[in-house]
Amino acid sequence: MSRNHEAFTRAQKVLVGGVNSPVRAFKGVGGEPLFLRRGLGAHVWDIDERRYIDYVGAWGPLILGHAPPAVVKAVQDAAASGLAFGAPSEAETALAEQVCACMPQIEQVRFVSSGTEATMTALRLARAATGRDKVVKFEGGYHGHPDAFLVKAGSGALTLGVPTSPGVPASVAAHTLVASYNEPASVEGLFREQGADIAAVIVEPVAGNMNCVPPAPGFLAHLRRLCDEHGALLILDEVMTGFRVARGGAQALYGIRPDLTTLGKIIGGGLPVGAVGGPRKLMQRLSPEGPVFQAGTNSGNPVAMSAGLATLAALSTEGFYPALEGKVRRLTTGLEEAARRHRVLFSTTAVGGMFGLFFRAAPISTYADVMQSSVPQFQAFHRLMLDEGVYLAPSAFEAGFVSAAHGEEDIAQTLAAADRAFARLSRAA
Ligand code: HOZ
Repeated sequence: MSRNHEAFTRAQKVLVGGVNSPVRAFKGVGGEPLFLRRGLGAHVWDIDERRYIDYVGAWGPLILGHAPPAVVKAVQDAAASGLAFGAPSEAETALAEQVCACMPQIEQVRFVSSGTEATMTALRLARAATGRDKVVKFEGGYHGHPDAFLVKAGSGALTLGVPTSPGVPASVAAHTLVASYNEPASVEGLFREQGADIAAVIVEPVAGNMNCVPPAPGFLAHLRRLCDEHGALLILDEVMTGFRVARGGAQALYGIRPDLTTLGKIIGGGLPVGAVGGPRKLMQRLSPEGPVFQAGTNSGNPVAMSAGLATLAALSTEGFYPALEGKVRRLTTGLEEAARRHRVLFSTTAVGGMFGLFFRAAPISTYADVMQSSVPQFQAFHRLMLDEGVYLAPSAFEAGFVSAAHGEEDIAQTLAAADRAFARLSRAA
């Protein structure tokens, strides 16, 4: 019996499903989740000492790879001076300054401990600022697990087939309006009928929780216009895309002005951090300046702030993003070539440091397109790649991530593994 199997059996007795977050349970691909012992650079090792090239990267934030020395040193130094204060520290201000400098639409920041807290706070703020209750989200869009967003949600909710969660009161869900990503007419329709009640539109500018789907040209600008016309706020959920697709996030890449931005653990170097940010006049509604309540003992935790500062410093290196993007392109074009060689219907998407894999022909633009991609084929591919030592996200509905630590050798090994995997898929068809 493998150590991994023993570890999973033991975990299942005391942890729900043996895990602490559902997608990692491998239910989306079958088999048992990998129990990881360590990570370094582009690689992780499981507890049976098998090495994998990692394209999960803690679900995105590890843009520098695992355990980058500068970030580890910053964490060690900060930890040696205190693990938590629940009081202001200068690192919080320094990190907020960095965020504001990179994202000019953000004048003030509130740090929280997760993306979920960030989106929950952003929505509360938007409702308070507009005096309206309704929020528009997109089918397959995932914004963490606040009640308001667990309606036709992506990520684990989609993977496990429960996109609308039991436990969310109907009266809460009634305030959540669902539109179709990359289909502006669906948003126009909602505004036409209920525009006076809509507080905000929340969108992942690159959908990253229904696989990886870039915005159609003009789609985000259209959302901006609709929000302006109807007095609603535009919340860009950049938990995944912030500092990942560009230093200034998707808002810089696509030239979109959000009212509020939510950010996630990348600004904590992978540690539990989130943030909501926006113009001062909006942010000042938050307590203690304004009446919109929000609080958290570990908000602005000094260790996490230091990890974030070290991470953001590395991202300002000249040529960082073009190099990252180049690696992603070599990976995705190589995968497409390999699939074509073996006549497997397959396509990819890529934006900055993130990518998507689809077992169907391009183009991929909508949730319906994503749902037409073959899940059984993805599952078989995932298993074959895992056997080859390549760790892809264990769900057909998650994005993949490349880090600065991935070398040409990693990409070449991945492509060679994929060539063999596609050959097997093609023989099995
Ligand atoms: N929500 C994450 C994927 N978008 C998965 C989190 C996890 O299982 O760790």
